[in-house]
Amino acid sequence: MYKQPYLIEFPRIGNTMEGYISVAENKTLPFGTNRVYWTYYTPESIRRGGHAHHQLEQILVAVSGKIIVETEMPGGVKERFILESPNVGLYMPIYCWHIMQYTHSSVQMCIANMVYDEKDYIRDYNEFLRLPR
Ligand code: T46
Repeated sequence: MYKQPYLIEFPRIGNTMEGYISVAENKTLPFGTNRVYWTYYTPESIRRGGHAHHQLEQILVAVSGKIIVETEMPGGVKERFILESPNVGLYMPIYCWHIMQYTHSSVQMCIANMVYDEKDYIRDYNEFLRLPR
């Protein structure tokens, strides 16, 4: 019933001599894009996230550094993803509870299907646990 999180590999154009370019375009993404935001300078001791979304789908990319993402879907399936390649993103579907931990130098870029809306957040874990399985 629910889509599951999965890793997406973006094209890597270039070579070791000149460096690389990776590209995300709506035609190759699982959703249409309406927002890009990025997170940086998060101390390693901090765990961000701790919420799920009703309508938001997004792709997280560690464009620099390393990000550990723990996910949980309604029904209890938990996964742990390590993002440390700038050409690899984590697709997160709706109702995906997620917690992120960063190396200090890491920069997380998020490509999202909708604009920011606080009403879309489920920030109460008990409310998340009550979702249909
Ligand atoms: C998510 C993870 C991966 C805005 O005003 N506009 C925005 O577009 C965003 C993303 C945040 N904010 C404000 C809302 C809060 O006052 O920035 C503050 C921090 O947001 P939050 O505590 O939700 O940050 P994270 O890092 O826990 O979560 C963010 C996204 O909010 C969330 O949708 O899935 O990154």
